[in-house]
Amino acid sequence: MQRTSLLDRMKFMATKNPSKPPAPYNQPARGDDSGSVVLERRTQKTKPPQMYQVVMLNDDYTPMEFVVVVIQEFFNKDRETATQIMLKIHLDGKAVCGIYSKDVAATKVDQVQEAAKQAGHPLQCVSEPVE
Ligand code: TYC
Repeated sequence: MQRTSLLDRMKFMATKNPSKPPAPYNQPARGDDSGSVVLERRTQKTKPPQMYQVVMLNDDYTPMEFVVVVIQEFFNKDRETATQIMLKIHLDGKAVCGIYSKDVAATKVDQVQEAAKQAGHPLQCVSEPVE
C-alpha cells in the first residue's frame, strides 16, 4: 500500500502557500526564502517613566483643617482619606499624598505652596522620585 508522506498530507491541508509575515515593530524577523521565520527574543527596551511622590511635611502652625482641605482639593482625596493622611503627617512628620509623573508632581507642590502662602501658613511639601 502506498503511504502518503507527512509533507504531502500537509500540502494537501494547506489552502495556500504560507507567506512571510511582516517583521513586527521592535522585534525583527529573520527570514530566508524557505518560508520559515525566526523571532529573536529581545529584552524590553523601554522602561516605564520615573514616578514622583509628593510628600507633605508637618509643622507646628498650619491648622489641621487647612491641611485636610488642601489634600482633598489638590490630591483628589475624600474627606476621610484626607483626614487620615493629615493625621499621619501630624504623627509621623510626613506622608505621601500622591504619586505622579515628574511634571504633575511639581505642579502639585507649586499649588500647595501657593495656597499655603496665600493663607499665611508655613505648610511645606516636596516631590521625590519613587525608588
Ligand atoms: N501639626 C499641625 C498642628 O498641630 C497640623 C499639621 C498636619 C500641619 C499636617 C502640617 O502637613 C501638616 N496644627
